Amino acid sequence: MILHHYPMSPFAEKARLLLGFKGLAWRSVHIPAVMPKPDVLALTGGYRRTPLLQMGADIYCDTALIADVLEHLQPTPTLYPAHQKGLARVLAQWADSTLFWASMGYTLSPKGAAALFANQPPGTGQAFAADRAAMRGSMVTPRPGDATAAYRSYLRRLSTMVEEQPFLLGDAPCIADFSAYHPLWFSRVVNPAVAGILDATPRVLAWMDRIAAIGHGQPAKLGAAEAVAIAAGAEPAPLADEAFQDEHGIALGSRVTVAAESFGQEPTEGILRAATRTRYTLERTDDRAGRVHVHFPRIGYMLREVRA
Ligand SMILES: N[C@@H](CCC(=O)N[C@@H](CS)C(=O)NCC(=O)O)C(=O)O
Repeated sequence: MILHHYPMSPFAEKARLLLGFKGLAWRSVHIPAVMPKPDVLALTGGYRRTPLLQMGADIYCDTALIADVLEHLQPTPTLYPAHQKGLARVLAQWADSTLFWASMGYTLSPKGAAALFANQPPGTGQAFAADRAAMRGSMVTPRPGDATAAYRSYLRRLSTMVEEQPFLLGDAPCIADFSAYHPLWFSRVVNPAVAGILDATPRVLAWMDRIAAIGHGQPAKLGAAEAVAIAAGAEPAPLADEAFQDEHGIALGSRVTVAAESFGQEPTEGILRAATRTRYTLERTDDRAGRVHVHFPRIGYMLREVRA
């Protein structure tokens, strides 16, 4: 199992903690935080967001799908507690989107960004800002003042959830905890100059300490070129015999693209090999990585047919 990520990425922190929670051994490939990302694109064919999970010639995009894959491989401890599966997933989706963008608007406000990039080589902050502005395109994200007000409210809401229980939905962490943790970790750990906002909610800080204690397990370092060579030397895993769910009038075997609905919409193009209730699988052949399967969740992604 290979995670492609970089240290300061919040969604990567979510994935690292998921791997730690599941007690799975993994290899760590550091990828660039901004474009260009030739080794990432050799594997995905277009998708550039962070992180990716690679298993041989299978590439899993998006932490929602990565969480499902890890749950399948290692069902205990579970990320989706019985009787609370729906609630856990809905709360996780809110945290990965609304809470995440409130935290970004606050943590990367002009003052926050200046602090974050203060010790970096000149131009790093500007290059990062330009890369992320291009990724946002026409997407509207909350402005710093609005984001900060919302973030304070969300922190109070999270605080009430851990008043009488150690984790958001009970005695054990679930997917919602991992999704809610990483945007706050970005403010507290990655950009400590702005961490003061968390002081108003000490219960949230104590909950964060409990999540951080889960750790990342024991990653072993791997080079990006070696990871691409591993894909080239492997065949995609046989697809599970899951029912084809056609919502688009696009047959299996069609040439398609899959792209994120917002933020980083670079499409991946390939042959549609599976469209289950929850995910798409595209087959593509890359000069360096060979024949790979790139997997995406349905939620948050757009499937389109490529017409000749
Ligand atoms: N829904 C995606 C979101 C991933 C995402 O937005 N990641 C950020 C980093 S935290 C990103 O891709 N930033 C640009 C980049 O790393 O190239 C997921 O759950 O994986």
